[in-house]
Amino acid sequence: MRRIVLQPGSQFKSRYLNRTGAFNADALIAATSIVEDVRERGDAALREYTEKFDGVRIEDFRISKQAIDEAIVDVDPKTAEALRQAAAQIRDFHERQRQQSWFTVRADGALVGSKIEPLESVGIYVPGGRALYPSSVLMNALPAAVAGVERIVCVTPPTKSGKLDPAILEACRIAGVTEIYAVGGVQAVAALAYGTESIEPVCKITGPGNAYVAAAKKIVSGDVGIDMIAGPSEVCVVADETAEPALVAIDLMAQAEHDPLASCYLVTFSEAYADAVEAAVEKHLASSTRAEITTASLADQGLIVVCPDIPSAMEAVNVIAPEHLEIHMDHAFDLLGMIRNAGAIFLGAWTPEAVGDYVAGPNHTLPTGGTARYASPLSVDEFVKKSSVIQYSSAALANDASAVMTIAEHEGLWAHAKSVELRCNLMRTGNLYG
Ligand code: HSO
Ligand code: ZN
Repeated sequence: MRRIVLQPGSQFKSRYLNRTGAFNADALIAATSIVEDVRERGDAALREYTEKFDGVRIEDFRISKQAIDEAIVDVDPKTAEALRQAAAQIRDFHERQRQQSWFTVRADGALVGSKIEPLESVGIYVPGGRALYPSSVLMNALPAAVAGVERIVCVTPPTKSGKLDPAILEACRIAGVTEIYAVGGVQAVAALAYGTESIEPVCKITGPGNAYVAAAKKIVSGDVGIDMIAGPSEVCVVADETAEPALVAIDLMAQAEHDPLASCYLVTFSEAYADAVEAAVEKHLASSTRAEITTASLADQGLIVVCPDIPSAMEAVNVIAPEHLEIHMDHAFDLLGMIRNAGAIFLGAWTPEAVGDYVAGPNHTLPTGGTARYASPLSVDEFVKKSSVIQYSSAALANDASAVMTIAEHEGLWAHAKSVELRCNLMRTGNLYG
C-alpha cells in the first residue's frame, strides 16, 4: 500500500488520492448508442444485445412465477434463512425512515402542507458476474417496498444457459419484487427507462452496476429518476495501537476483495503500526480465495496515512469522505462529532463492515468517490416524492393580496396580479370587476 506520513501541522489533501470515477468517456459513448437503439427498436434490440454481451438468445425476458418457484428449491435453506433474517432487520431499520404527510393551518386560515406519495414503479438493476449479490436485491427492493412502491421490477443479466441465480430470485421473493427480467447491461437500463414491447417503463432506476451501467443511468437520468451513480467500493479504517492489526487487515481486505478498483485506506498513528497491519495482510492473503483481486486493489489504490494526532486523523477522514468508515479505537462513539463526511460509520472492534453489508439494517448502497461530502445512503426517501398542498381561505387571500400583486407587478406579470385582484373585488363588493 502507498504510504503518506503527515508531519504535525500538515494536512491531508484530496490530491493524495487517486480515485477512479464511476465511468469514463468510452463507456458513455458506447452506452449512448445502445440506449438510442433500444429506445427505437425495443425488444428486438434487447435480444440482439443480450446475444452479443451475454451469449444467449432469449425470446421471453420475463421470469415466470413458475420458473421462480422451481429455481428457488435449489437455494440452500441456510442461505434462505440468513436472507430472511437480514431482510427483517433491513425492513425494520427502513420503517423508521418513513415520513408522514403534514399539513398546517395558519392563523389566517391558509392551509399549507406536504403530501408524500410512493413512486408508482421502480427498476432495480442487479449486476451479474463478480458482483452477483442477493444482499443488494434486499438493500434496493426493501426500501422501495417500505415506501409503498407497488411495482418493483428487477433486471439482471442472464447466464449463458439463460437462467438466473436462484439466490437472487429468492432475495427478490423475500423483498417483494413484483417482476423479474433476465436482461442486463446498458440495454436493461434503457428498457427500464423507455419501455419495450415486453417491459413497461419505470419511474426510477436504482442499483449498482459496472461502468457501462453507470453511464447508461447517467444518460437516462432526467427522463427517469436514478439513485446515485456508484463508483468502486471504499473503506477507510482508523486504528490506533489498541486495535488488533489482524482485524484491521482483514477489514481492509473485505473491501479490497470486491474489485481491483476498490479503494482501501488505513489511517493510523505510527509507521510501526502500519507495518504490523501490512504484515497481517500478507499473512491473510495466503488463505484468501480472492487473493488476486485483493492484491491488485491494495497495490493500486491502497493508501496508508500516518497521522500525528486524532484531530489530523479525523480531518484526513473528512477529506477522504469514504463510503465506509471503521473506527478501531476506544471510545469510538465520542469521535462521531469530529466526523463530517462518511457514508456509513462502523464503531469499535466488534463492528466489521460485513455486518453493515448484510444484516445490521442500514442500507449498504452508500455514497462513493468522495460524494459522502453531500450525499446520503440509499433510503426510503429515494422511493417517495412530495406534492406541496396549498388551500387559502378568503381571509388568507385578503392578507396576502397586496404582497402577491406587488411582486407580480414588479415581474411584469399582469394576469398574476389580476388573478388576485378579481378575487379581492369579489370578496369586497360581490362583483368581479369592483
Ligand atoms: N461492500 C459493498 C456491499 C456488499 N458487500 C454487497 C457484500 N455484498 C458496498 O460497498
Ligand atoms: Zn462488501
